[in-house]
Amino acid sequence: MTKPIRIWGRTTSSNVKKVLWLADELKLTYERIGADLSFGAIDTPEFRKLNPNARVPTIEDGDFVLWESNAIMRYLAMKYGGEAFYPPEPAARANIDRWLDWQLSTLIPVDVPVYWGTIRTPPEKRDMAAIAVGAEKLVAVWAILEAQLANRQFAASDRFSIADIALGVLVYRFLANPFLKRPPLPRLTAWQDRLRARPPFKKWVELPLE
Ligand SMILES: N[C@@H](CCC(=O)N[C@@H](CS)C(=O)NCC(=O)O)C(=O)O
Repeated sequence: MTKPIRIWGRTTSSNVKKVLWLADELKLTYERIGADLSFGAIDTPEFRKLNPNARVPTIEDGDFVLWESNAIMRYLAMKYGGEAFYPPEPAARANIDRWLDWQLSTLIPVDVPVYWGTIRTPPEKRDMAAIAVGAEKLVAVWAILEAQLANRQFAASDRFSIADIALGVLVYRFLANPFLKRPPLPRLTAWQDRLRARPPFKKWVELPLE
């Protein structure tokens, strides 16, 4: 019998949520390790043999070990029947890859300081002036997707894809963050509602921010 895929990572991590969401979309059998681990707890010599960055998510699929959440999503979609979420046609695939790269290179650098500065910093230590500046930058980046959604239902096209997973975990923590000033973003909100209709979004993403 083949061993179930092993997914390392705490469920509070946005990057781990991506992999769990996709694994459920693909109806995979998996074992998750890291339920009780807090931030930094995986930084052990044993875990660093799997992932020298000591970061989650990391997966083991038989003897194959993989880290980087977006690379993991591509792999799982390619290997386990996820063509609908990551189509093989070059232009469709590149379009999805573009948004996956954008998530890591453009969105994450402005999302992390704001999220950590608010939700993961105790009230007496919050620097509200820095958060206001960060929030403006974050709104400007989300406004790019807001504009793109004028002519499509999902992030990359009219079809749900792994780009929606990568961006969906972050739009939730942006729109649900009570400390941020946001202009009305009707298309982002409507897109999030479409994601909300998917059970893994409810299970892994639509939870109290922590
Ligand atoms: N670019 C990496 C980032 C991985 C990352 O920074 N993971 C964070 C959680 S979101 C982490 O492992 N932090 C240390 C910890 O949780 O112990 C990815 O997309 O997988």
